[in-house]
Amino acid sequence: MLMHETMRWFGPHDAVSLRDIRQAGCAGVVTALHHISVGDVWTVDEIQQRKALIEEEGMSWTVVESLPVSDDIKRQKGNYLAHIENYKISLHNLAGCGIRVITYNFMPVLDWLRTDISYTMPTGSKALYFERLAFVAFDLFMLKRPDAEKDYTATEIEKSKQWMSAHTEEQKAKVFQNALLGLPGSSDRFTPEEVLAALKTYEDIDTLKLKEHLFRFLKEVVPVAEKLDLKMAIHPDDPPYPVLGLPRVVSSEKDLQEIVDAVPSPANGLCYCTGSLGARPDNDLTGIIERLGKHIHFLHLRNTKRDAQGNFFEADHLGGDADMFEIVRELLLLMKQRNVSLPVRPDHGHQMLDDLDKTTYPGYSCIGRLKGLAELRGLQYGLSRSM
Ligand code: DNO
Repeated sequence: MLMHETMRWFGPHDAVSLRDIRQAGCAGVVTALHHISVGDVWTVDEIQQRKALIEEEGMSWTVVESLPVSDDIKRQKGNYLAHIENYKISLHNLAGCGIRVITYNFMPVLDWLRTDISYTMPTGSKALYFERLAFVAFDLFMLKRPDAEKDYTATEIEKSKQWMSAHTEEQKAKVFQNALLGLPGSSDRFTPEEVLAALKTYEDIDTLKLKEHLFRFLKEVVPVAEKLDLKMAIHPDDPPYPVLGLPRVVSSEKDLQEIVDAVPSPANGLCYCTGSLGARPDNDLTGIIERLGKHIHFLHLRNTKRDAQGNFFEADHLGGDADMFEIVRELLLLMKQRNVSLPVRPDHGHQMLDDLDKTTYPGYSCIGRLKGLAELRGLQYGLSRSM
């Protein structure tokens, strides 16, 4: 049994078209209704329109990524009760349209974070990069988050000062812009004032509290999802540790275990993202498949290369620190055991060849992802033939 190959599509405005995705050999598409405000209901009509576009190109809408969880729900403030009810209605509508896998995350305020979205690789292609000191400098001296220095060591603070004096205004402006990029699927950037105001709303929320809020959310929505025969798949934090003073609760194997234990149900599952989990050396990527495999409903395969200073860049799909050979082998065994074909997408590709002249969402170039997918496909094919 092979994986069900998909690519992410950001909708009709995406410079990567459905036809491109079809030509990459995908049978399925991963998308979301990014134009609907977070917290509002996804209506059957809207879902059907998107589904029809995908089906016209000969593919299916396999996974929703993401049905976003509002910050009100994450903070349990404001309109959170209405948002939870809306979430349930959206689940109901999605199930009615035949969509089965729903991805979401529980990262406060920001989704993924990078300091450089066009880091030049030795080949000339461009990758996403997280440079620790640039990030510390951003936090302390550009965003000027109150009390930020408490989160860093004296050495880090000193080195980030040196980083500031060693870089030009233009380089600093680039880091500043990249760190404040909006959520995937939107081209809006946050302003520093907006970020500081949003961070302030989490002032009284620590790790324990955020976890409680996640479990409360799961207790509400998982039974609904289970009845509808849906599979919820929580996406891990990226990077997998607290940032900008915000707690993060989906970062380690222990977190994942607690999440599945909080509301035991086949509907309460995981999105196994090797790139996010792999940015932390203490996450045992193959061990997670062995121990939590039955809860995995969706696969994001990509690779990162870390160094001892806490920097990492997005490596080739078969390069980097994650042993993709072992991971794909474990996943093939898992699918055989469970008798399912799990949806997979190559995550974050490099910008290369014609990608370099196109504006696409950071990490979501066409050719770079196609390369990643083709490499994963070859690995899968070879492994499955030899197993
Ligand atoms: C980044 C993605 C994440 C992911 C969300 C899921 O490229 O993997 O943005 O879609 O966190 O909710």
